[in-house]
Amino acid sequence: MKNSNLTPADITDIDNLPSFTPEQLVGFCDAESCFYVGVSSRPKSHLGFQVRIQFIIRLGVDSVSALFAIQKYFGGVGTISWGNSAKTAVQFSINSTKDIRNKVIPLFELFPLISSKRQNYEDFLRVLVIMESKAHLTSKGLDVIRNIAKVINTGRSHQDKVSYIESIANSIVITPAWLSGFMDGDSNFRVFVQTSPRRRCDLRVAIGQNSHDIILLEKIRQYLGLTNKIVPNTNYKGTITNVLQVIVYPFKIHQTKIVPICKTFSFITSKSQDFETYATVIERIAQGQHLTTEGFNQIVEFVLQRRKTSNKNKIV
Ligand SMILES: [Ca+2]
Repeated sequence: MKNSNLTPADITDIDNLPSFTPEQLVGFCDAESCFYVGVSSRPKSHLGFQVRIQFIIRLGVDSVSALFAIQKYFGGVGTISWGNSAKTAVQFSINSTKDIRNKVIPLFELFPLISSKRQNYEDFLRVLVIMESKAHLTSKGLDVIRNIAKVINTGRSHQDKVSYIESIANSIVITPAWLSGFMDGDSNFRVFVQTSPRRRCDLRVAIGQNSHDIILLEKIRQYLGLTNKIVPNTNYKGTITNVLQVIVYPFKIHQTKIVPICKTFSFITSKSQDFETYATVIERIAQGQHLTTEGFNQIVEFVLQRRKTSNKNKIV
């Protein structure tokens, strides 16, 4: 995809970018970022191979303004481009070792990642150090990088990831800012309403993560004061996946934990629209609006209306 870079002129709300705190961004990166290390054959270069590292965040096109906000946070470095040929995804990436060192690393040194992604970050940082010393141009350095590239991200065993997260368990502390950022990436909000055969309104927030991160999910569960168990997610066919979920059902926890946390640290992706619908329904229920037929019908109408108008594409 040539000339696929997006510029501020491509989005409708560049003057109104979402804002966030550094810790919130780290939570978001625990959910949505990727630390890429690649070694590819390049006959013309020294040793015949080229090493490339990249910090990447890929989102649905509806959340493109979040990427511009993140790019701004990192001092305007990196590029934003289409993330796939169907143009349903957008991608922010930084691949200059200098920009990674000066802009990306300080964030994660200040607020370390707390999911098993931190292991990828640590490997990525080792490669960066090797590249900075030019040791990637020696066969010894290249070998070290090759071995890292083999395991980083998807190449590690489940047990390796579990052992890693166990080793950092004591440093995993859930904070509101981190949690809101993480939920912006890896949660979903469901508001289910029906008027017949009986009036029903179910609110559910699910926070999901791969099963190797069960320690993290357990800490989130405790932080929110939930008593229900962490459960495996099932896909649309009803098959159990390797994703585990913390699910919030109790109204009191929606009202006293999720809403205040996610209002204080607003979502930066298009998920903010789902959150607003959910938060408004909670507010109306707290006021007792659902107790009368008329009030309940108004809630249903509001939810259906929101469903129709949300997720507007933000690319011009
Ligand atoms: Ca994720």
